[in-house]
Amino acid sequence: MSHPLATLLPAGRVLTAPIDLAPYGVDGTPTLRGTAAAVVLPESVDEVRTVVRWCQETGTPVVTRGSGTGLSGGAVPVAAGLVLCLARMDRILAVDTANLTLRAEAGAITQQVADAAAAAGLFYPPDPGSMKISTIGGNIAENSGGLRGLKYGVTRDYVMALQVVWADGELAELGTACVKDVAGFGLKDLLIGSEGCLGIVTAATLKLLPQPAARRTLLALFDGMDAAAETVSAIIAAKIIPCTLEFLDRTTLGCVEAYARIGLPTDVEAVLLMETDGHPAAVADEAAAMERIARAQGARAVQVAADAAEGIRLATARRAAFSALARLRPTTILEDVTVPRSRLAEMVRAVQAIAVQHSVQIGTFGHFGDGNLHPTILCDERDTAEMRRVHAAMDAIFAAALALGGTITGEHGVGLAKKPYLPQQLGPSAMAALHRLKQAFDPKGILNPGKVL
Ligand code: LAC
Ligand code: ZN
Repeated sequence: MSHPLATLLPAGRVLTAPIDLAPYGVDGTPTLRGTAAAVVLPESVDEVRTVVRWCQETGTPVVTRGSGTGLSGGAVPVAAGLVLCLARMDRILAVDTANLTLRAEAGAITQQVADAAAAAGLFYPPDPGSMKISTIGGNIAENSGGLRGLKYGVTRDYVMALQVVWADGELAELGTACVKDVAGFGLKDLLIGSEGCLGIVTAATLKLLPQPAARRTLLALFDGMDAAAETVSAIIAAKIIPCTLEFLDRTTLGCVEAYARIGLPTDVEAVLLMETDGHPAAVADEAAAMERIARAQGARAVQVAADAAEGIRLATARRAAFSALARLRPTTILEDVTVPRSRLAEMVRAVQAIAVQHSVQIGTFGHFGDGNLHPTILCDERDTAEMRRVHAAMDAIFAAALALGGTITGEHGVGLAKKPYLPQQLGPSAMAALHRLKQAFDPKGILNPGKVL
């Protein structure tokens, strides 16, 4: 029997065969699986509105997704709802070199956005690890970070305007291409990071920057994680803001090297990947200062990338860290706790102690310059005894981050995976405010139900 939506949309938009639905029951988050009642692949905003209106009339839950690279289960259907996949709405609509903006549909791949900007001599800085696959709409829904957050911020900092379909199917444009715009409450900012729970983003106007004139990438090698963490704190305390200060521990390094084979050292405890960009003179100064600081903190060696191509190879290998680690054990549980940068070394030590205490294997990498760690628990979800230890370790990691004034998620969102921990961070009054907002935007509760709250 064909799905009722099939009669409202052009042919080929609705999937209902179990074999077609299977991939849409998961996203990039391990251990979380759901079942989509049907998948709709709209090709225009009018088709999205048709779908959402039908969901509103029939009270059907709708889970919006892009490529499904999310790491908090935000795109996993929980209530046997409809999955609305925006992957076919993937056009770059305009690059405006007079205003330094780019307009794209929500399903555009992040890398294509960056490439379209670069083709015009411009720069879209947010670069989530998954950028070769992830969609810009997914990045906006999760307010994704990336490797350049330290200097350039996160997705939110580059969103100027959003086209949104509300829960009743009505359409709105939030924001403008103006550098300054304070008209009304900050609805655009509320939608960024709202994980598909308040409205459906169908297109966005993004802010671009001029391409930095120069870049330099350095690798500092350490015999201990502490020294690497202290180096990050010392660089920031020296008032240097490089674009990237990424960390990889020995486990992660081994996996990344086995995967990318670019000659990363595998006999050290920790590596910092440091990149500075901007005016050539400033880049030379900052690179020299970072090298000095790393050596003063006990770096065994500091290597400078020979040229831009090598710098890109190093960053690309780093972006593969999650996939590379996933090859070690059947289940890879990756967290993104974040602490104020001055507490970084304490958090690193806490994670190490927790791994020992609960006898779980944890590889750690992450955006140390942002205080954002990816402690990655390598385990096997079929082993119930091991999974009990894993969950105890996760509880301890979140508690440690909160005790240091940190957050349970710096860039992957709450979704399903972090939902049980959110009240610990926000407290009852802020949670109640979130519930009131949800009620106001989605009174019937059809938009990504069961997520965040
Ligand atoms: C990264 C993702 C996992 O940093 O956030 O690669
Ligand atoms: Zn990350």
